[in-house]
Amino acid sequence: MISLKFLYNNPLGKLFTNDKISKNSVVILAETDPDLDSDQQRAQYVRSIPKALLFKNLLLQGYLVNPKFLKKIDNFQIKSDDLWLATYPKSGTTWTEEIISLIYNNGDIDKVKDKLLATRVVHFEVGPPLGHSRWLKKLKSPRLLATHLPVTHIPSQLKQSKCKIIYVMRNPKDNAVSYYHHHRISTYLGNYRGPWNTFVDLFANGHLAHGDWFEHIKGYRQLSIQYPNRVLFISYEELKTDLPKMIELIANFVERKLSQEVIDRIAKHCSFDEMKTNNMVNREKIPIKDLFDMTESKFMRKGIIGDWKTHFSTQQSKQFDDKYNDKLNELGLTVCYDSEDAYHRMQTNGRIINKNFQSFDDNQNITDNSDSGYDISL
Ligand code: PPS
Repeated sequence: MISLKFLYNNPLGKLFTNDKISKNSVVILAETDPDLDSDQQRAQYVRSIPKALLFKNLLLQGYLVNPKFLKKIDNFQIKSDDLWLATYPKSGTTWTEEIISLIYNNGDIDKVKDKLLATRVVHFEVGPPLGHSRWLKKLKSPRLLATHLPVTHIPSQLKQSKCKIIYVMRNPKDNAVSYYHHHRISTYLGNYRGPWNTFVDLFANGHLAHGDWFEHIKGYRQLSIQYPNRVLFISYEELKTDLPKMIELIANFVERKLSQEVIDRIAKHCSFDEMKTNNMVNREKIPIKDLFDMTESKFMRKGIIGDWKTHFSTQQSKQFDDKYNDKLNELGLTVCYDSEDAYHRMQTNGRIINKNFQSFDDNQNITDNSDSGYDISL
């Protein structure tokens, strides 16, 4: 089994990973950013991520992200039957990946149970140092691809092509908590050892790897409003509150008809308890042995709505409410911060995300043209 230590520190391994990164390129080493020391909190964070990159100003991990690949992203050929999943990290990516993989396999668990999720839904910008591009091109159609890149950084064809995109958002407080623990277990993110209070500021200031949480949401929300039949915008809280219904919604969106029995089978297989012990998805069994240190906590950690209450102070919670709630409302997005609220909204409106929130005016201001609120169907 290969290790990051070998790939990035051993002279032999470095033959594969030592890309020359010039200073005036779309990808630079983040530590060479001339503005880095203007914010000490950010600078310390950036320096804690091994070989961190800035890709058109977006902070990315250095390990398993190939600068040569990033430089060519804009020319990446999209296929009309691709299905893309886009998320800010820790929003329910793995969960949705397993769901779509099963939908595309007609709910046949035998077909997926011995195959690592990463080989069934392939992460676009993260991959082996050699051959990733070739692998993506050679994947059998329909390709299932996942990305954490914001809209501003995805291949330009992806915005216009016919292929479908699913975007999953999670409420920002739980998202921040999950990302904090993920930073602590992830070697490629430097096994963060700073305090929670600093981390929460880094999140709110948009300094973390993959950039600003709200801008990420906003870009894809706008795309989903512009192309409602191509971009499905859903939330972690919806998956958590009514998984069978959301599986059906996703299946309809990708034009796969599933029987109720298959939907229920997928829902059972994709419950937190099942996924937590499923080595094909829980990162306990992966080809790189030191990507995670899961002695303190697990990749499949709690899987609930509302864990933020055990981390956020009253003041931090208010800071997030003030910072995000109004801006999200302007995008027609109401977030649920606890399970009762999520349950109530699903019961009353059928969805939490407002699907009827449709249009932009010419000045790109969003106008709400929904009169009856929410819609269950697609
Ligand atoms: S990553 O690293 O960006 O791919 O992480 P991501 O998969 O987006 O998010 C991980 C969080 O999702 C939770 N999770 C689930 N919750 C409920 N049910 C199921 N089936 C499920 N699968 C994954 C996982 O536990 C992480 O959230 P936290 O809050 O840390 O537990």
